[in-house]
Amino acid sequence: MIVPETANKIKSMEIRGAGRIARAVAEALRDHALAVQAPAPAAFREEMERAASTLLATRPTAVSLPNAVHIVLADLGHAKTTEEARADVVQRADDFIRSSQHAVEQIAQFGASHIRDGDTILTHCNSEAALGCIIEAHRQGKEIEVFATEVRPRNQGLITIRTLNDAGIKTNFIVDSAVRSFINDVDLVIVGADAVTVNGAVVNKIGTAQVAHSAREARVNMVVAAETYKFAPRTILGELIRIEERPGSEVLPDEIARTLPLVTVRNPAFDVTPAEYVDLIVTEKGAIPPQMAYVIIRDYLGWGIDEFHTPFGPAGFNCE
Ligand code: RUB
Repeated sequence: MIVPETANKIKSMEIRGAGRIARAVAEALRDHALAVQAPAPAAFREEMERAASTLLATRPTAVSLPNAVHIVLADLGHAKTTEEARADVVQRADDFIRSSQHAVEQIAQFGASHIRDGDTILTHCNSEAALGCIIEAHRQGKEIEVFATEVRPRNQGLITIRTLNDAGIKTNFIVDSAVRSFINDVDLVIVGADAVTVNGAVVNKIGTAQVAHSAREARVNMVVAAETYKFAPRTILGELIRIEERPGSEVLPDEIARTLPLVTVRNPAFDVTPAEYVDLIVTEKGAIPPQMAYVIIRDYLGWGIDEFHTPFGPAGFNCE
């Protein structure tokens, strides 16, 4: 897939979900590297950085996107020839895609062990990492039932209920505002993440913070399924995660909005759940309390203060 095509698909949400976005970006950079005609490594690097900027400008919140760009282009400056640089990008992209798929499978194994036979689980939005845990628990023979939210305004809940139905899992589909009414019927909440900050806050689909609040009030455990490349190294420097605000027309059709000149539609796509509301973050390296987010950033994203000055953020990512 070529870069502008992938960028458009991410922008229009044809490709969506933080993990899938990251893999699509790695794939686009790999294919671009294979196609670029540049005699000198400096020109090749410039071309790749231009492609990276196009991809980075698509959606601002999922930190898996800049992390994937950085992982794939980490060694761009060191190659002596264009062919060396090209081979490095291709290798890194393929490694990233493979390790990302492996991470999701590993999280499913770890996450499923937190689901007990007979549990009812609530999930919000559509997260392959969160669904992986639920489907694996079912595959292991545990009798489970799911509550899945609708996820206004883009209705990602429809994708979730189709996946659960196809997996043979009994599911209740509810509107987002019904979470508190059903939370006492739920044993465990499992959601995904678009970003995890150094202080363990979880950025995920709008409504996640309300789900977490209801879960805390009802003493229901809140588990987040997140690959290590969803952790945000630059939050160590105090950088905040930008919350994407999408067009109001996703919430209220333009023809109605036009008749209401004093009404402004606000449509933030994500919200922030503080660490105190999260019981566990399940990563492919194991399950951690959110307060240990710093350790993941240090050990698996390999941050170093000097490396924060590269164009794509911290260098030295460890992509196994
Ligand atoms: C998707 C969303 C998902 C996370 C994690 O938002 O918030 O919960 O991205 O998903 P959108 P995954 O639909 O706006 O992209 O586990 O699949 O990476």
